[in-house]
Amino acid sequence: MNDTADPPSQDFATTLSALLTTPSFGEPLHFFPSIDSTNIYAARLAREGASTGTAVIADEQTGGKGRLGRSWVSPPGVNLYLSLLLRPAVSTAVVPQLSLLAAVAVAEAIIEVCQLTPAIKWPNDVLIAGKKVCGILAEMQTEGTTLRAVILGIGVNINAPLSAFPPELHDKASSLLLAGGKTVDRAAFAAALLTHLEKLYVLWIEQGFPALRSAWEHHASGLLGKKISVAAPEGTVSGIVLGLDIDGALLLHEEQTGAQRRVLAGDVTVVGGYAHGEQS
Ligand code: BT5
Repeated sequence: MNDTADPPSQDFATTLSALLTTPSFGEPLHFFPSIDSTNIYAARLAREGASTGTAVIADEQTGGKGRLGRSWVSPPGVNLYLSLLLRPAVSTAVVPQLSLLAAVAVAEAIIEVCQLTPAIKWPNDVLIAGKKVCGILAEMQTEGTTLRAVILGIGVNINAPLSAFPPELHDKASSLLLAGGKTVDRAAFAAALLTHLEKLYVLWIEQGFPALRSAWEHHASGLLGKKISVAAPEGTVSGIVLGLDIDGALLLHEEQTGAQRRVLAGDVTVVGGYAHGEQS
């Protein structure tokens, strides 16, 4: 972190390449001053046979994608828009675990580079003081039932001022600059993030999700014991958060029935706010 202005965008990629010490994540690195979506470009590279670790980074996205057809606000020159291509030899059923892995990596990079306290909100948001600073979008390429590639898209609001967000996001979104009061070196952050991603990915490949579960629960501890409602594909489910199952499913205690429920996907709202005085 530093107090000086962020380097111009053309320096971002060069500085990042120089800082990278990861064995394979970020190699090769495709950088664009402006692109529709790094996930779209990475998907094209995947279809052309690019290998695990290939990264696409842009200084601006004109069509940044969120989940379920939503969009990701991607102003130029201030944030990180990263898509990482992965080719794990796993079943498609475990791919959502990569979003959980990415959230842990983002939380660890924020702690390392900014000394701030992030909180993971299941499944794929990282918040600071109740406001979203990161969103994650994992997309798959399959052939029949076989997984060919995963595009792990990660957007982190790094130096965005509040004016970079549309008014409807002003009370929901934040950046590392807004949260910590200091400009953050984007290249240093991206290098730290790729390092944490690769370390956790190797652990996941070798030992599976159980090896990551306690780290996830540590960074998501603000959610444990909270009453939430989840807009899940199967309908709205409400209950108290118990933690994560060994496969990454969210475990809830359903108050009406007293039953334990597993939730595999959905949008979480914390009843009464994410933490005292904060928003979900
Ligand atoms: C996400 O979707 O949070 C996934 C975002 C993934 C973005 C990365 S950037 C690199 C890669 N390339 C892409 O095209 N995408 C990925 P979701 O959970 O659906 O959240 C989207 C919602 O978050 C929006 O509907 C807004 O309410 C809010 N939002 C949009 N832009 C935001 C921002 N920059 N910061 C915080 N919140 C935002």
